[in-house]
Amino acid sequence: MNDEERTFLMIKPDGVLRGLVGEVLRRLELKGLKIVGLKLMQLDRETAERHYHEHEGKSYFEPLVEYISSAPSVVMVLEGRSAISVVRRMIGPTDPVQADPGTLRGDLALNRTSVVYNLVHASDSPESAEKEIALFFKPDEILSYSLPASSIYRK
Ligand code: 3AN
Repeated sequence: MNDEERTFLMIKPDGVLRGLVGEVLRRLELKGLKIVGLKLMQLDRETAERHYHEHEGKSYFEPLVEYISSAPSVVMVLEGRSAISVVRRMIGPTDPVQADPGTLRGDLALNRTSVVYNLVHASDSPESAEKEIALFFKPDEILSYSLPASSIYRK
């Protein structure tokens, strides 16, 4: 099958501090996404600024960079068919108020103060997936293996 993609997902500090790492991973695994890279890390300021460089100049840029580097995040690389669009639909829109039940943000995020605290981030295009994976992972931190059940789906 040639629609296999890799995407990048981050459980932001609000997800880690609220103890939602397991719940987010559970949903991604249940969907059949393969975790090929995974680590807990606290972003330094430079990495946070590089990750959000497209938002530079926006009023929320400084609070966003400060927040994302304030506590640990969990970063991962996921693999699967059309993984980029599948994971974007699983997380729901940027503003948790707009996110439908059933999505990660729709079920698990509703911050009263700011859209900044929206639980997760996921790549929105093949270009951003490539850039974000390279920003957070060295090539040898991404592993290659087969899921036992994959032969059932591929036959
Ligand atoms: P997404 O995370 O859904 O890809 P982006 O890339 O538009 O959304 O925004 C990146 C991050 O910037 C969001 N996750 C959110 O934390 C923050 N952000 C975006 N728009 C706003 C806004 N209007 N006010 C506050 N924070 C925002």
